[in-house]
Amino acid sequence: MTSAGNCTFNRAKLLNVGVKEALKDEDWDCLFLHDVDLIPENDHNLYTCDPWNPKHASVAMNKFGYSLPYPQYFGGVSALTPDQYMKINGFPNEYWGWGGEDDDIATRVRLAGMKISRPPVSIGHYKMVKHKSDKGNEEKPHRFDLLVRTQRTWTQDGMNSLSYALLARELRPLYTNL
Ligand code: BGN
Repeated sequence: MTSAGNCTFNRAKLLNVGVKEALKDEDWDCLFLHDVDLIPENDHNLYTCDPWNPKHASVAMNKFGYSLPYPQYFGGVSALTPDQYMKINGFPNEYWGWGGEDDDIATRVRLAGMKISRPPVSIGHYKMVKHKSDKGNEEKPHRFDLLVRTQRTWTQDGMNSLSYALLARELRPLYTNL
C-alpha cells in the first residue's frame, strides 16, 4: 500500500484500504497488518491468526530493547481474522501523521470484548530497519484528543465510514501494489 501525492501519511486508513481491496480478491482467513520496516527474527513466530483474539506479533523489537514498551502497545505487526477486523470496525481513519492509531486499535479490541493475544517475548523478535522520521508523517499533537474520544467514535469511524479513490492496482508475482 502506498498513498499517492504529497499529503500526510495515514497508516491505519491505508491498512483499512488494503483489507477492503484484499477481501475483494479472496476469502482470506487471516490478515497480517505489517510495518514495512520490521524484519521478523525468529521463525517460531508463526504467521497465523489466533481464532479467538486479535494477535500482536511484534512484542519484542530491538528498538525497545526486545520487550514491550508498555503493556497496551499494539504497533508494528498484528494479525486479525476478517471477522475480528470487522468486529472492531477495522482501524480508525482519522489519524493523519505519526502516533496513536495503534493505541486506538488496542482500545477497539477491548471495547469489542476481545483481548490482545501475543506470542512469548522470547519469540516475537523483530529488528527495525533504521530510518529517519518520514517526511509527511510528522507527529500529530492532535492524537491525544482523538484517543480520548475512541470510546465514543469507534463504531462510526472505521470500515463502515471508509472512503477512498484507488488510483492503481498492479499485480506483481508476490504481491499486489495498490
Ligand atoms: C506511543 C505512541 C504509539 C507508538 C509508540 C511506540 C501515542 C499516543 C499518545 C499517548 N502513541 O507513544 O503510536 O507506536 O509510542 O513508538 O503517541
